[in-house]
Amino acid sequence: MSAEAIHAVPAAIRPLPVSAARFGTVRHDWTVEEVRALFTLPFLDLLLQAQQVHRLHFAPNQVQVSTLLSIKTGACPEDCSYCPQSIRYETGLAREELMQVEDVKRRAAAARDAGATRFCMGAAWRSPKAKDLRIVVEMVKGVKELGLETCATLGMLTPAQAAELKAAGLDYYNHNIDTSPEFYGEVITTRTFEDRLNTLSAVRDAGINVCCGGILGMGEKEGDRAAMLHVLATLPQHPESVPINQLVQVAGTPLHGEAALDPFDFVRALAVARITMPKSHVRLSAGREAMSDELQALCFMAGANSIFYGEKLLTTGNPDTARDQALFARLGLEPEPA
Ligand code: SAM
Ligand code: DTB
Ligand code: SF4
Repeated sequence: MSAEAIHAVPAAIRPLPVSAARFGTVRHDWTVEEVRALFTLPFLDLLLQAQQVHRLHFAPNQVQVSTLLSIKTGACPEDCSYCPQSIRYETGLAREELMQVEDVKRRAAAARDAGATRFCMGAAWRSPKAKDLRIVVEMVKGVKELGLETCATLGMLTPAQAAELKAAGLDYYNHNIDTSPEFYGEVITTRTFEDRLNTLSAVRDAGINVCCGGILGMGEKEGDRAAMLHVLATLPQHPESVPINQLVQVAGTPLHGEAALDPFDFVRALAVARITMPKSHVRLSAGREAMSDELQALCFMAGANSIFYGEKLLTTGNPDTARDQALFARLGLEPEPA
């Protein structure tokens, strides 16, 4: 960071044990106390710090735009208690087979024409079977040929599977840690936190960009949110993309009826993600449909610079494209070029 940039940070907004020389730099030695301390800052101090860190590394008014498609919906054997796709919960979701490659390509072309630069394919699997992965490989190749960045989220991967996806041209793999190591067992029992970290290492080692974040509003405490971000910010390499989801409550899932998160706490978490992982794209992910434009503007101010774009996430709603285009216009935001 330039000396000029350091001086741009007034002492009043540096109440942390972080020296000015390290402000906004990429660090992997965050202590959990430092991350917790960020959460306790006055809201406006936190937001201003986050915005200043953001401006050191990113064009301030650009937002990366991804579109999601569920390529295989429902009947998932896992027990993630937030998820409408688990076979264990009665959520009224029809079970679907893996989509055809041509249909996926058509949907990707439509997403590109609507303005997305990245196309993320999600499957409700614990992990992909060999015969299914061969089909996903064809999807990745097809989507890439359309000029889009590719992303997939297919559950746990072995190093060999990650290498296969890399060879197909996969740019990003999404696999979330979801919450803190301590709270994790309250949410999911069929795979461990360690399993998640192993998949993340396999993806990283294969040379695929990592997309990894979590969900807020599941009944976790502020300390859990700090612990989750601490895990991400102390990985050997920060995830290139950090999706922060607000729980979308779906009737029939165990987390339906959970007390809603204070929206300012959601914004705080985005700001802490921005400060602790200064060069990562922080994605304002699930939950936007229920947010006002004003709340989303605060999220961007906190350093969020990526969204899911298009009417649907995987199985639940997302703002329609007209609303997002109007929001971008109102705020003077523009899509980030791929
Ligand atoms: N089945 C794969 C897996 O879990 O690894 C990939 C798809 S899964 C739906 C991807 C992520 O979506 C989850 O890890 C979780 O973070 C997020 N997610 C799922 N249901 C959600 C909900 N109701 N609200 C917010 N985020 C959710
Ligand atoms: C992520 O972190 N959020 C996306 C994506 N990665 C795969 C999924 C959100 C799912 C929300 C619930 C649904 O639509 O089924
Ligand atoms: Fe299955 Fe993924 Fe949903 Fe968990 S989050 S139930 S693994 S689809």
